[in-house]
Amino acid sequence: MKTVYSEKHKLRNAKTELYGGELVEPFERPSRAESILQAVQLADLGPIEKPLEHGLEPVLKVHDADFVDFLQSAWNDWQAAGFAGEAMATNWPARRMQQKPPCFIEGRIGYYALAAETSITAGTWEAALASKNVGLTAASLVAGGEPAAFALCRPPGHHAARDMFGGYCFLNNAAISAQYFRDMGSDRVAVLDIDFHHGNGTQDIFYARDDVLFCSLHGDPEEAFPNFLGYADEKGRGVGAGFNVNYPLAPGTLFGEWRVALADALARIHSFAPEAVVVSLGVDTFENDPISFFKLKTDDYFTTGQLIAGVGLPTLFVMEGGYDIDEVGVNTVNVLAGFEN
Ligand code: SP5
Ligand code: ZN
Repeated sequence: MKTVYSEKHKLRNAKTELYGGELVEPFERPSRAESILQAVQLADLGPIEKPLEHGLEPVLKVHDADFVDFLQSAWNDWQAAGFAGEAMATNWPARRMQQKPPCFIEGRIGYYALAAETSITAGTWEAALASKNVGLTAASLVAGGEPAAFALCRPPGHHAARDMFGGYCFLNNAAISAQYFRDMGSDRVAVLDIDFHHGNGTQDIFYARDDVLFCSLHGDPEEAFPNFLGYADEKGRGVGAGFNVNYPLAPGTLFGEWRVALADALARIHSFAPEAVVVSLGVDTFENDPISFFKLKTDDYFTTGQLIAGVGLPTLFVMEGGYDIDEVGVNTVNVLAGFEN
């Protein structure tokens, strides 16, 4: 299959992540994409293409305009305020407070942030734009008849909600691409999220809709980020009731248990009969991932790809997380190679 990749991901190069009360080098760093690109080349997966510009219109179908405006100017506003460090939220519209964005950047960033670990820096917006173009360009290949494509997106997207960034995500590449399939004529689209973390942003965007089925396997939010969404009782709202399926799984989950949940999700996707599947592909389920607690092994990713191929639907793979820099490439490409096997 073809891979779509943009060098502009390198513009997302934050120096700080708030982790365990310290400012550390971000887990979500440029070398992740380099490792994945290298593995794609080494495995001879197929041609690597640059993204085409798709503009903001497909973004504004799933994100609020005021949120997009915020992201666009956040770094300039932060600098104009005279702050010395990277832009990060320190206060939020918490319980019983007013849910409205104030004028000053320090409050605005708190309004639009769902987590404090993700700093906004010079180049973040440009990289996020390139990342959604990667997703959309790969989606257009699949919409045009290719059986599958790989969007090597960075920064990732599945935590980004209609009007919130965080969890290393700014624009929801998978949701933007799923909506694009709808607009290109697919009546139904499924999103299968196999990143270790719950895809709270994608769930948020499609929660009240019956045309996009969302299934997510992830670390139980009782124990894992994003902590406040991803429970099994979240099944959709209104006409969307029954079209959101969460599989929260316990610390130490092995492939043997994980694949039972995957099989259930794939069976639901099969009965939904979508015209396209978007896979939010995170490999932070790996046993050596530094911030996660599942125990998948390198070979398990190949099997995962084979199982996903079993539903026999046009499939767009969208890169999400995976933080073991040495293995992130091999694990990712194993899913893609397994799919083609
Ligand atoms: C796209 C994606 O994978 N985003 C993940 C964002 C997670 N950020 C918060 C990390 C907090 C990790 N806590 C780990 C405790 C380890 N013992
Ligand atoms: Zn993740």
